[in-house]
Formats: sequence, C-alpha cells, structure tokens
Amino acid sequence: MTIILNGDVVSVLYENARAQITLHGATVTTWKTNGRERLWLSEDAALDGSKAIRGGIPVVFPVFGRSDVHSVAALPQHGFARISTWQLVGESKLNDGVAVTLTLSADNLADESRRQWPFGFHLTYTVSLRNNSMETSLRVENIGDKPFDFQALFHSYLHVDDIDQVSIEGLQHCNFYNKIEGAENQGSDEVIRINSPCDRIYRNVQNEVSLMQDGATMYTVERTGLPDVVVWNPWQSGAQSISDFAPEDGYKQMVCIEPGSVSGWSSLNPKSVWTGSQIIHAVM
Ligand code: TA6
Repeated sequence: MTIILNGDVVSVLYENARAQITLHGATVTTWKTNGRERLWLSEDAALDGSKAIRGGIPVVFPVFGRSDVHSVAALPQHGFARISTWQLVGESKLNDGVAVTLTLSADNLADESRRQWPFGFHLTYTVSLRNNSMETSLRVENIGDKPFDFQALFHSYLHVDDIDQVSIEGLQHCNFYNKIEGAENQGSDEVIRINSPCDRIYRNVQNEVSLMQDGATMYTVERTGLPDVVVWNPWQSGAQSISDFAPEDGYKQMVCIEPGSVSGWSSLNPKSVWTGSQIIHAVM
C-alpha cells in the first residue's frame, strides 16, 4: 500500500492497482488494473486547476447540469465540487485495499462559490482502491443552521475498447429522460447500444448496471444511495463541439456511466448526513 502526495496529485498504489486523484475537483484521473487503463481522460484535459477536468471521475455537487431552482441558479454547470480545491485528510489500509479521504467544506470554498451557494456543508469523499475495483463514496453533512437541497453524481468516464461493440445491461424497463430529444421515454427491453449522441437520465434504476464489450462483461457498477444512472456519449458531433475533448475520435473509447441522485432534489436539515457511493468492478 502506498499513497504519495506530489503537488496536488495523490498517487495510490495497491498490489496490481494504481490510481491518481487531483486535489482539484477530487477527480480520479487514472485508474489502472494490471497496467490496463480503466478511465478515459481527454488528451486536452486541463490539469492545471483552470477548469473542470474532461474525463476520469469528476464529482458533481450540489447540482447536476444547471437549474434555476433550489438556490443553485448561480452555480456553474455540474456545481462547484469538481472545480474546487479539496484537502487530503486521511489514508487507511483496508483488508483488501487502500482508501484515501478528501474533504471540501464551506469554510475552504472559493468566495465566489460560497456567494453562489451560501450554505453550511461538509463533504467527505473517500476513494477506495482494491485489486479490481474502484469505490467512490460521498458523504454530505449539513453543518449550517438552515436546510439545503442538492443533487450529487459521479461523472465516470469509463474506458472501452470500441464503442461499436459496447452494450449496456441493467437499464431495461427503466424510464428515462432523453436530453438529446428533450423527451421522457418509457423503459423497454432493448439492450442499450450507442451509435449516435446519447444523453439519457435513467431514473430509479433497480438493477446493477453492466457494460458489455463484445458481449462479455467489462464493468459492473454497484450503487448505494444513488437511484439514477446517466449514460452519455457525445458521439462525433458532440466531441467536435467540446473544446477540451481530444482526440476527436475519442468518443469511440469512452462511455459515461454516471450513478447519481439527480432526478429530484435531496433535502438535508442541519446536522443531517447523506451518503452515496459507487463501486466500479473491472471484470475483464
Ligand atoms: O452527464 C451528461 C452531461 O450532463 C451532458 O449533458 C454533457 O453536458 C456532459 O454532462 C458533460 O458536461 P460538462 O459540463 O463536463 O461539459
């Protein structure tokens, strides 16, 4: 077990697994199992703290997307967590891995973000690296004197070999909002394949979600406290329009499978706590 902080990058090593987390946004930027990269990171991702990192596992809080309600109207897309500087506060040895803990709270939030969202909060983010899995867990505590509403999501960019051979299991029969069409859709028994821009918010997903490559399970994603799953791939048209998305054909090697609580709003009273977590298993 080794944990090394070099500047604002935390490197985590455990047996055949490797990961790096930037203090900027608490973003897991790379996760390797037996030398194989499991996350997609844009070649043009800004790693200097100037903007949200394109790729890896960005942390989305307190709003998913943008919204004019719930006192988040002034916040940037996907909130401030992924563009704030977090603090590394702990590391621990697990019986089958290693965990690092980072925090972000109102008192070390940038003034602009604090003006945009004036609530007393404390986030504790734990990243647990095991031989073939990556767990990310977010704990939200209301340390202020007034309740607040929030959304939370892990914006995981999973690396795939070939998008044309990818299918996604576990979302059948789940209703979803299609952001491309701007329409609600009833669930169906179709297996999801991606062959055009895809931006769907699946609601209240009961099953474990699996990403298949050539018909074999590549990843499974376990969720606790995160009822929704967003599936996103910008496809060629989207990739061309996103300035920090590189290479331009990188959409062929990634799918965002994003566990979250984003269909509605979670309300947290003073002194209350919410937690949500995912475990991504690298199966092949
Ligand atoms: O999670 C999917 C999504 O909300 C898409 O609509 C797209 O905007 C994507 O996130 C990337 O957002 P970003 O702000 O990182 O460019």
